[in-house]
Amino acid sequence: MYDFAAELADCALAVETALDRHLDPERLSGPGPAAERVVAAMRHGSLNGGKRLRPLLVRQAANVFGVPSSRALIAGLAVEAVHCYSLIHDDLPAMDDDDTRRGRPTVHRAYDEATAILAGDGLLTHAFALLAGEQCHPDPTVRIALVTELAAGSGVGGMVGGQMRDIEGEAGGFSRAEIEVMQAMKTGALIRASVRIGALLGNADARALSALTAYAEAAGRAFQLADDILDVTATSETLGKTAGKDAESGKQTLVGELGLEGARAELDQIVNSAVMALRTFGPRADGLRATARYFANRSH
Ligand code: GRG
Repeated sequence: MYDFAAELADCALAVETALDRHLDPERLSGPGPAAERVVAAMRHGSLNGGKRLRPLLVRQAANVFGVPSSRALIAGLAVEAVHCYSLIHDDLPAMDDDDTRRGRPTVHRAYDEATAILAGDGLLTHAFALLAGEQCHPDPTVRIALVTELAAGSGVGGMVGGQMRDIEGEAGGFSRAEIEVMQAMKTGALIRASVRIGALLGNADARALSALTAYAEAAGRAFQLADDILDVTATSETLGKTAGKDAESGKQTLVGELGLEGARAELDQIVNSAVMALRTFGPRADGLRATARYFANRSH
């Protein structure tokens, strides 16, 4: 019987241990020695916290094809490094200007702004080195596909572009479709890349990749819609602010378009479509099914 809580905890521990080993000045040295201050800031922004959901998706998608867990872990670290970089930069004064993250001071608070920018850059760059290494996959063609996938998910057609659209939309006036595109890029694209990277590690054929992509897109929508609902319930229950607006930033969310009940009904439908997309896969995809449900029901 599949145990989601056990897998989530096991994955988080594996990611924490491996990141700790990889983010080491010795291992990160290039033509010159790694600068210790920036490595310390990279560690601050990526260790000791985080649910490690994206590495979990890499591992679960890879598991559909029986990929060795050591390969899925390296690829998962790469995606997590990009995620942590995005959080470090998102917290900067020029973006959300947050003082805490995962219950600790944000990187620019613990160090300084310039160091936080460089720590994000360091994590982003290292992500691609992880995917390019033989430990990730012996076949260079697969490694190129992984690098291409992560670049697409995290770049201007994905997460970076979504963040740009989000900033542009802060003045208001986005339609529902525009909010959906922004969210699919800002948070959905990295979730999509995580699942597809797991599938690429397993040499998925075109049909399997397309089914897993449909799953990932639905799971990403569920993740973001649950996030929007949590924002509003936290807002109305604890702060008494306007429904449909992000508690602190005033950003537009889908709850503002659909209402709370409408958003909850939509969330149920999205999870069903995520699970439906996996119908040809059998028990090896139980982890992915459980993660889609977890995304919808999470409380933080
Ligand atoms: C700065 C290029 C750039 C992008 C930032 C992802 C992102 C784009 C910003 C994060 C802002 C935010 C809080 C979005 C809501 C969804 C989200 C990504 C939440 C955090 O992800 P979790 O729940 O966090 O996986 P942990 O801490 O568990 O890793």
